[in-house]
Amino acid sequence: IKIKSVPTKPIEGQKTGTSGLRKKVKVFMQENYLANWIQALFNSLPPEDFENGLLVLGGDGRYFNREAAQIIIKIAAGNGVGKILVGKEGIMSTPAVSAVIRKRKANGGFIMSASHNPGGPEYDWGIKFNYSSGQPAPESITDKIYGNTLSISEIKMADIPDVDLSNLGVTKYGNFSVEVVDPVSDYLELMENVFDFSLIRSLLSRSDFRFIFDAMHAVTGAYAIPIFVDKLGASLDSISNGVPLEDFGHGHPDPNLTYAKDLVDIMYGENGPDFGAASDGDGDRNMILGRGFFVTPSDSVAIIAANAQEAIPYFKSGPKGLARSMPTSGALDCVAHKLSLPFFEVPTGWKFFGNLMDAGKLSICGEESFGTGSDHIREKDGIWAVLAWISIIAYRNKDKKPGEKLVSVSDVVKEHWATYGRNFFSRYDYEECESEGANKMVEYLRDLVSKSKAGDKYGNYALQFADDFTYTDPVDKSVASKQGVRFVFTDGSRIIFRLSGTGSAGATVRMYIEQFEPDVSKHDMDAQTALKPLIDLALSLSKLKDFTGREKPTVIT
Ligand code: VG1
Ligand code: CO
Repeated sequence: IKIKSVPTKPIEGQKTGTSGLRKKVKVFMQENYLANWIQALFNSLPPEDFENGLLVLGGDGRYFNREAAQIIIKIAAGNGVGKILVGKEGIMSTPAVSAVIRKRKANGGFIMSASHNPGGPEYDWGIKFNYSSGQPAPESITDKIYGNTLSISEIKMADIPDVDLSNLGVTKYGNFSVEVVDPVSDYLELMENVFDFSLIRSLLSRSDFRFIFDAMHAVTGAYAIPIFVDKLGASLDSISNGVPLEDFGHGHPDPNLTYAKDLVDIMYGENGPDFGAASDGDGDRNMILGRGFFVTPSDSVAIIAANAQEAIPYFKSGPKGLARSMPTSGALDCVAHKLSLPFFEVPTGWKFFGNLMDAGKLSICGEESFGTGSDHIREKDGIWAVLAWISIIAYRNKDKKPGEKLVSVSDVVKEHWATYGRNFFSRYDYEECESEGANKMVEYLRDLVSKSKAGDKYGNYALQFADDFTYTDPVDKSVASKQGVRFVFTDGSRIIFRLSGTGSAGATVRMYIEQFEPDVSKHDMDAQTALKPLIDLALSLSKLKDFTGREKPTVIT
């Protein structure tokens, strides 16, 4: 094939955040913006990691993905990649890309998604790169890519026509080829190996159990019917918003109590279903609900870990180890302790779990931000989390006769609290604040940390320690610093602040609040009520209102 050399100039601001590069679509549509980043990536990888190699390309179906796919394919070919496997119409969820990279032994893959951020001409676009074990590229790579975006002068593009992504099959262009694949089949095969599908089917096909899954018009729309309906016996009307749309039907494809309001209303309404779940733009997040009951993601991962061995065949010898991101509540720590499992606390973002999994130290992990997953792949996995929960409920009810009262989602959670205690948890997000004020607040907090010492009194709380979280990877010894300011008190309560690394405008402040409650008689309290004193303390110690000018958070989870 003929390769064109396209002259270009560096473009500012192409540094990746918590999970890939995210900007407004309009920014990505500027001439050479995406092309520069993709070329900088090839300039950063060792040639043996892609020359004549295999890469995977997926995406969540959002606006601009079609154009972007063509740009990525042509630059990959221009840099000597041998073959690209791409999901039909450019669709493949983040977890499915990770699964396909692993199964097909690819060198890596791209995901065209800004995840839970809204899509459409006025909204966001994004790109993530995953490496050969299917995990998000580590900071050592993303830092190199950023460095190369600052000095780029040439893009190598194959002179080939646009590839038709609407039909399955292989198209050859000299030494380069593109294979359009079904985005579901490899992923479905993996799920069938991880879970006991007949156990799940026994629950989903019961007439006394009602299930609902909200795909939020995002990528899991492509997976929900083949998996839940065709394979597992759920009824067709149990899938809502099941068609992926370029603008997610004007929605914000973030499965939480604010943005998945339709589902929440159904679950809290009169005679609601027994089980509800939703997933985000690219299919890696999940929200789990019972009838009139919300499972916090921090509890969710702990409960999955505690029940995995009996309910999920993949874990039949027990999980190897557990891990959570730093702001995620300590509910998982309690399970690790009780089961005597190795336990790890890593910075926010899935890329920090991969090394531990590759080293065989970690099986189940999660983040408070609606991310849950395991070492079956190297990404968090929304549909996996839903199947894990249904497996747990199905296992508990497998001997129940029709008409007998079933063990519910809230029964499982309350039983867990009774055994382990309850970690009350809440996160306040202040989205799109002025960057200046937000940065000043973080500086102020760091200063406060440097002056603080054990025993300092904050109202009724005594400080155990305060720091700005630093993580040293136990496998490759790489260090990630400044990962969030935390105040940890002697009773285990925690107040944490960090700035989001996934927004596309301004700064988003995240405030995380946690308090442990061993007393069962207090477990039914509303989290906002239970946490009120600590929330007030967090707001006053950070001077958040003064620095950001915000009276109220945009989102509470
Ligand atoms: C957020 C979450 C983090 C998650 C990341 C990517 O990052 O807090 O836990 O891993 O999004 O999720 P931040 O930096 O905005 O807090 V996804 O589903 O957007 O790829
Ligand atoms: Co996502």
